[in-house]
Amino acid sequence: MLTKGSNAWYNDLHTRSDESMIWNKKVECMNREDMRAIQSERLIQLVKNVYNHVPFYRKRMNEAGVKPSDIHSIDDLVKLPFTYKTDLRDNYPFNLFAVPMQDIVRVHASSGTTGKPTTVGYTKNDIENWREVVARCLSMSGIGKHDIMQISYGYGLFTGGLGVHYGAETVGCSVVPISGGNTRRQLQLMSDFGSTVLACTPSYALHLADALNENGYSLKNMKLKIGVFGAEPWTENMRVELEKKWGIRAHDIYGLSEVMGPGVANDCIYHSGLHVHEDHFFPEIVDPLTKEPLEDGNEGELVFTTLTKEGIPLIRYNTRDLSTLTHETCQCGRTSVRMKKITGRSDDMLIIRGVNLFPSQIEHVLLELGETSAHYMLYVDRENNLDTLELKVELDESQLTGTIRDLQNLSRKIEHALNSAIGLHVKVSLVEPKTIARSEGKAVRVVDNRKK
Ligand code: DLL
Repeated sequence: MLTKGSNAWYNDLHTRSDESMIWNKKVECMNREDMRAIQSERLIQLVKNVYNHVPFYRKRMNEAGVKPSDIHSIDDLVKLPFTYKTDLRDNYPFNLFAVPMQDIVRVHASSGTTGKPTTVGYTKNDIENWREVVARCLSMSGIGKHDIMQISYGYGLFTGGLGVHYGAETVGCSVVPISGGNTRRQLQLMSDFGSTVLACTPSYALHLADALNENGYSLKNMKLKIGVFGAEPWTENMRVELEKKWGIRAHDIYGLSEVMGPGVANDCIYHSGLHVHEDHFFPEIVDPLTKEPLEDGNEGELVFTTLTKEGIPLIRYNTRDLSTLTHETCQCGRTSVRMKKITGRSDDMLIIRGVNLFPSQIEHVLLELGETSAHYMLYVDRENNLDTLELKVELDESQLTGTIRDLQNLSRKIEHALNSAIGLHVKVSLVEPKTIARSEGKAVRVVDNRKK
């Protein structure tokens, strides 16, 4: 990770007062009691609204034996039933909308790997609130009107491009809406325009960094100083890797289309968790099995209630993302609840011979060793009723000159490190650079052949 003194811009950011990076001080630094009062007031309105306008919620609440009059404060949230992705699918395309279609000004959809997409709708106010929360995220990343921001998230039905775009314009950046893909052009414009901020998935940021040399560029041609990375899980080790490769400070932006899109939470310069914009999105952590709420510090599924959304308000939406919460005030002065970097999704967890495994654990080990590239693909299979794991890892260009024995030793070293970290035998195959498929959006890192 970059340290003070190693880079001029980094010093500059750290000498600017933290206050200058707080977009909405009144809300982001509000005392906890006042925040709870706002949340309570908003929840009461929300519950009345969905009960009266969304037949799905009226039915769910009736089944659970809870009426809007039972909700007196945010503490009563636990009385309400959860909402799941399947509920959005079952109500495809617009049946969860709480306003008539003439009040919806934008629709986004997530493609989904199976079945129907999930659709979300935004009113004018929703778009304004989205703009506001993304502006808060970008400000806490140290981004402002002096920045040129290259947005390489996809524009279109995916919320990444347009979601970040509005917030970036709001904080006054010069926005380059290049969208995803076309690596060569990304690098050319980054160099020609002097982009200072790159917004894309962390896996695409890694791919772009690796593509610098072969496209005739080096860091010297670039003015990049900040990364706004999200839309997929990435480890702290990946942050270090990206900061080193690009000479930047890398921030984590979190969100999901059902709840809003990018901008639900973001980490500040202290990188000690992501500040949740809890006046709009109330978070809870629940036990993945029992669905009972968990105290701060315990890992579980992240659940959000949208406190201000008009188009498609959601009550206790279970994201399946795994995290923990803390309500301690951050060094930056913000009092907002923070969520820990997402470790994975409960439905992405692989169970291999009874052992729970998240792809992020593999990434952690590979980057900790630091002897290969960070590009990998995990193949899960079943032979004679036993689960098997094979990990293909790309070598760095520099390692191609080694002897076969060196490579065998390296494979064994990785197998050993994985075994100690996850308690499973993984067959490691080292493959040539650039042979594992790259993604311009969310990376696919697991092929589970047991499901075929
Ligand atoms: O990925 C929204 C987004 C766009 C967020 C750009 C950040 C930047 P969906 O396509 O609906 O929306 O996917 C949401 O992606 O439930 C998480 O599993 C994952 N995800 C999003 N951001 C992060 C992150 C967008 N920072 C799903 N860290 C979520 C880990 C993330 N996982």
